Amino acid sequence: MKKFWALFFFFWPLVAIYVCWIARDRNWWFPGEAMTEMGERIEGLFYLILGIVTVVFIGTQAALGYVLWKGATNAEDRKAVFSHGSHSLELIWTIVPSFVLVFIALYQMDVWAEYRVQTFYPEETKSGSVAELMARQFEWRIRYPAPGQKMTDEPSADDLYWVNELHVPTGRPVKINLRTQDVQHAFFAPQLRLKQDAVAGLIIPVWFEIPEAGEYDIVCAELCGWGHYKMRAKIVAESESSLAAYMEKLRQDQNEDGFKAEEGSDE
Ligand SMILES: [Cu+2]
Repeated sequence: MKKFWALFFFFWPLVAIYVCWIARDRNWWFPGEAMTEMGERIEGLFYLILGIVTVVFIGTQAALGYVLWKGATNAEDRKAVFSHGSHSLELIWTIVPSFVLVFIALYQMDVWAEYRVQTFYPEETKSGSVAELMARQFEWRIRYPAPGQKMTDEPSADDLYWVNELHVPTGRPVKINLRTQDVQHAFFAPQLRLKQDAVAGLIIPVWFEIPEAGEYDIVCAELCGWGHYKMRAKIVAESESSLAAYMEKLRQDQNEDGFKAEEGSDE
């Protein structure tokens, strides 16, 4: 029976390794390919850390399996040996992980700086944001400056608004201002591998560059209340000309008062 339990406990780490092995091809880690260059670099970091963790996991599980099996096959009459531990072993498993952590910390610094530190943001984003994304229970409110105007923190009278659909140009880095009107939310664009908390009282600049026109998901990644699950929106990336046309349509719709003079009438 002891052998059965030793094998039983050893079986589950094998299942875990198998699941991780097949996860990549089945898009369980990520919903398909990264759609931005930054996304690919974030994904590279993820797989690097996953690799390190896998090696450690296999090593520790093999050691655990060995100990379980030894214990299960011990002769009944053998006494247990009391051990105070091993000083050199403890030194090794303290020093090796600290080197690994320092390595990861240094290795990811460039990506992190470009991803989050404003002074390292691409030059093109420094002239201002293209939109404000205001999270609230349970939707994403979008505010654009009027065509030709600059984004301001305080709304202006001619700003344009929409909900749950953020239009941005393709082929150049753009910056948006992320805010929340109530509780903490998190802006998550899985295909861009981009995630940032929206924190009450802060205006957080987030940048990305989408090379290909298309629609990309936005979801809320912070449990923010009963309607969290439906806090879904999309980024529509399009050419500058079709973006301009969209903005113009938005401006017309927003200024539409419902009254139209009849065609051909003199009034
Ligand atoms: Cu939310």
